[in-house]
Amino acid sequence: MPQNLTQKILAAHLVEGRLEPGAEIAIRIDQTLTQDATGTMAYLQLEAIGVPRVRTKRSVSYVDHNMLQTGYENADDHRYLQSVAARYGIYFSRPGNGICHQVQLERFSVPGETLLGADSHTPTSGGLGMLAIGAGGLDVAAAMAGAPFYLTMPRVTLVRLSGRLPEWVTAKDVIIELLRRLTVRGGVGRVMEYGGPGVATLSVPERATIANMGAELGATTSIFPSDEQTLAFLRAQGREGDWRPLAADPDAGYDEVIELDLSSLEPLICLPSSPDNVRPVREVAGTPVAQVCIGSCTNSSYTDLASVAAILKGRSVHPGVSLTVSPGSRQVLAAIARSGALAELIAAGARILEAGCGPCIGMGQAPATGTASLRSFNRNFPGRSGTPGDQVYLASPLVCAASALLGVITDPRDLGVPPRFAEPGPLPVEDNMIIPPPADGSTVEIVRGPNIKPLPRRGPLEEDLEGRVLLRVGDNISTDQIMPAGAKLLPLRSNVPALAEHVFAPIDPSFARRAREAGGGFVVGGQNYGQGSSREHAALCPMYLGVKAVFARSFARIHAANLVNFGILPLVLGEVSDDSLSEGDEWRIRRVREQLAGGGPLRVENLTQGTSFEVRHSLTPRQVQVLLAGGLLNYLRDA
Ligand code: MIC
Ligand code: SF4
Repeated sequence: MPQNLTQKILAAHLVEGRLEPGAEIAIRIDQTLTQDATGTMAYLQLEAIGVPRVRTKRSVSYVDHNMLQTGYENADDHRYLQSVAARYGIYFSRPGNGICHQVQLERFSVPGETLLGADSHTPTSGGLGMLAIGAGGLDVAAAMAGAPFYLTMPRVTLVRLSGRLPEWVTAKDVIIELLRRLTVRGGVGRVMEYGGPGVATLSVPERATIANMGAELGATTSIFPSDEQTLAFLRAQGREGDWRPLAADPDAGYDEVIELDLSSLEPLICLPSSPDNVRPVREVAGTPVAQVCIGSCTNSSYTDLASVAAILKGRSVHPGVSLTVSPGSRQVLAAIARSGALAELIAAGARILEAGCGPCIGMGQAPATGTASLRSFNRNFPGRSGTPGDQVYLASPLVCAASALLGVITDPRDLGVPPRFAEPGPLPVEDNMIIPPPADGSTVEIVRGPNIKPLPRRGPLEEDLEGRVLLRVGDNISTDQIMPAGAKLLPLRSNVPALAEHVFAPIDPSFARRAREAGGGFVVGGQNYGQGSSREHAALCPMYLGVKAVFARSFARIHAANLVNFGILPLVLGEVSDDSLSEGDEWRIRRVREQLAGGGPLRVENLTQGTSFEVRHSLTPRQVQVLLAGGLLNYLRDA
């Protein structure tokens, strides 16, 4: 049977199950990554699981999100992470070394291997032919402990690329075009596998941009073949030995095929406040912008920043615009320093930030009230920038650079001659900011500052669930709305009691208080509930507040798995009418353990209205057992 690339890698890593769409499979994980915002929790969980040393081929812990040190909290977290890494056999990428996905691509990713990362943009390494999946921290901790990763076998969509990108059009426009066509729900339950003659025209960093933002489609992951471009990238990293050619078999089958002619694309832009709110740039050209931010794991390669510098060269940023540039890695920063691009950016008036996530996660640079911010990033969910009511647009670095010069959203084709810039020459490959673990870490002392609070746990699932509908929300609610991040809250990621006070704060600041007073309850959502980030705090903190079940029309993949991991039931509303779903109503699910184990629909009584209705679930037998135990940690302990 001819196989596509996704099937080949899954088959080579399969531990349980059959490769049939919709079935639960378990795969062996070769590599893991964490970052500081998810990592503290993941390592507290690894400690709780209790293995002496990680059992993966390679695990890396990055510090890239919580970089501002306005108090002791983030610095405490960094010290904890560094000591845990040494203790358990994990590589530690120090603050300043770059964004996890960029550094992983440069230094560690291997074609044909599997990567599980505690960050939703882990699929970036799919640009290098790796099967790279984002997950909650607890799933990553379990993988570090040697457990396989369980997922629903996705459908595989072939995106067949033909033609070649026109001048001024970039890889970012390819993925924005797919978001235009498919929306933020279009990739759910799917792997986007790229193929066709257009693939060979794209470099690995360009492929990484596309694979990265496949997360915004809701896809399980995205993957490109490993070919001559991959070899060239690895050779420049001094890692030629990690290369091997990989592609789908010539007659491989796919569940769907999407045709995309690169030559037909034009510069595109995502309008506030969703990555699928897409227009051609020319339609919104002239809109004033007060801030332009270039960087993030989507667009901060050498080529991205060098092309921006080439556009800005000899000119000045518009007086009404604050332009920030954050390099994706220290290697990229060193390369633009060496080529002279950095000097051009500085001369034009760019504000150079350290290599890290920075404004993408609201770690500084919140935009001014009522102004538009244009970013080369991947997400513009409401309030994510740190400013309530923000107006964030997303586009390619070329659109960003042109707009920074003119002070209004600008179609870069209006600038005339496309940017030309020098290749960096031999890359400054230097791993002195990556600390390898000692051969024996058993005597390393783990440093726990006051910001490291113990893990909250819950007991097994109760016999009956009863409580109020604490909150009812609409479609596409992102984890940025459930559990916001940003400079003020990220320092609390290892302190669940303090962080839980901010659950749903952007939607209803009284939520945490009401949940506490009621002793917990239920949440009702719409379609695609929990899209976006992999942060398990969006499940863990509601669990801490006593939320027992979330009812929604549909769930985003990672968030649904996180809810199960923390013992919250993700229940699907199906055709239940909106009238039965009023906030404040008292609901009850009797004999919930028995109903859940039975596999069929569950009956919910609306005690306030004196009615009842049925809800479904799409939980696997293993997930049911996890829920009965009260979450994955209890389940692993009891196993
Ligand atoms: C994000 O882009 O939202 C983050 C911050 O990288 C998250 C992880 C987190 O919340 O810590 C992600 O995408 O998973
Ligand atoms: Fe960091 Fe932004 Fe990428 Fe998340 S999306 S990993 S915050 S750069």
